[in-house]
Amino acid sequence: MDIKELLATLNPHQAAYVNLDLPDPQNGEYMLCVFHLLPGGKLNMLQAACEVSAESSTGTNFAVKTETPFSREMNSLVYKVDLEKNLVRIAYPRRLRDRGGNIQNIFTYIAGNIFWMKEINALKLLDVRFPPAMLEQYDGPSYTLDDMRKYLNVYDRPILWTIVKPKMWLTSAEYAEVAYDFRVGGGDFVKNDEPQADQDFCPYDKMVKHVAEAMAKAVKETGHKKVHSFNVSAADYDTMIKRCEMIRNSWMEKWSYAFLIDGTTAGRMAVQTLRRKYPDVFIHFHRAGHGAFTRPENPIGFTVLVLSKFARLAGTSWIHTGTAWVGKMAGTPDEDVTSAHNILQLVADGHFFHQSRGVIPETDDNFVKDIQQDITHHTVLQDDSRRGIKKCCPIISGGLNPTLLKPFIDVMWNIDFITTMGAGVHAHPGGTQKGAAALIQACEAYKEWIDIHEYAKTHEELAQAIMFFEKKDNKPTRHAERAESN
Ligand code: CAP
Ligand code: MG
Ligand code: MG
Repeated sequence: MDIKELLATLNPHQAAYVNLDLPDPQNGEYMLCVFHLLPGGKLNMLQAACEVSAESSTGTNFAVKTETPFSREMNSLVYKVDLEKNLVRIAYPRRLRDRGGNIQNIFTYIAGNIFWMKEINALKLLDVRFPPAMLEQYDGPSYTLDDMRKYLNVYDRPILWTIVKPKMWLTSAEYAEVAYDFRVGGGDFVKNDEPQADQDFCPYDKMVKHVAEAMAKAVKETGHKKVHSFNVSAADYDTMIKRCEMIRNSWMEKWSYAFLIDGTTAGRMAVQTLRRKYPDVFIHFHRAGHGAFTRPENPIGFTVLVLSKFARLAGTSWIHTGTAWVGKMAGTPDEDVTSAHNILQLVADGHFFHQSRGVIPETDDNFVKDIQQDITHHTVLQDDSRRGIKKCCPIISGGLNPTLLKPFIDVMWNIDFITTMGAGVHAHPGGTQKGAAALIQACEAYKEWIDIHEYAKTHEELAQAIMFFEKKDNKPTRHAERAESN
């Protein structure tokens, strides 16, 4: 059946949630969504699309007698269907959402009941477009990559982090020691891992104290600023705030710490609470658990791009966006790099939408030029005030090591990201400090356009990293062959 025949199959209830002649979906009145949809049960594509539209806005599975002319105005509308690719576009009146910029509320609409409906066999939210009037309701990041670069005085390379490993079971003193080793080895930043909390073998208050002391020591010895991202996720709001206050009341200076929140398991409300309560702290969104929704092979869920766009709206300074298959986690270049660019740039193309974060006056030639500069990353727009929503920095993490840094930069086509390496540093044969040194050397090689195997001839820590990580991956490398032939 073609779309006209499908339209004729709709019952009055379904017909109230479709308008294939919607004059201008991008007129600023709608939040637009694109879903991949496979109908389930006995419904055809358009019937299923309308049922999804109803359930994700004002409706349920029958037309109800209590509807009013106004409530009908707030119906979301299926405005385009691609029968070949099973793609459905739905326009959501922007007044549907909770006023004041609530991410949790939107997810409950467009990633809520609809995933559980019998009428679908597959439903994946692929991309979202926010109208400018909606963007204004959202906090967006307060502190960004620009502030981090300024604080660390690092401009010509990615920001280099580690995660202390083993993930757990280190005492607070041992934990702080590993963090110290990375910092004196040259690393900028250390993050708690996603499960770090208040465990009996590493009490929270002791962890904060030991980390702060070790960080101060590293700053003194290296003469460089250092930062720590503390996981403040907790069972309840009060405990989360208590952890934040413990960190703030330590003597660590502003910008030397970030609050990490497990945004998938602790929830969007926790993310927005931190952003609103602590506008003077970097907010770090760890996305552990997102794979249940975002894995490309999952037929039901949403994409990394959708999660990342919302994280920026919620005001996180940085979120993990994936290693584009270079590291250990799933994720494709298209998915991960599209997400990274979408949260970093003023305007960016998603999978289906061109999204700008500011109202860009068409006549403002300078602004248009700035956008080109921003996109080509010659000058990352310093003047964030021209962004409706400030930039959010991609974190590239998951199985990376110094030998994979350049391969990732080549996929990302810029250095405007944070890279966190856990095993990539602590599995180095020489230990953490040398692991950090190898990472710095990999950056130096990149800046000087020298292949790391060449650079390793005069940099022992990098040579050891290549030997270990490339052999470990069973990738025959010139270096390993040379070592074997010696
Ligand atoms: C990385 C990591 C990160 C994952 C998150 C881990 O450790 O600390 O949590 O990378 O994945 O626990 O695996 P390694 P993503 O560097 O030792 O792999 O960044 O894709 O959300
Ligand atoms: Mg981790
Ligand atoms: Mg990593």
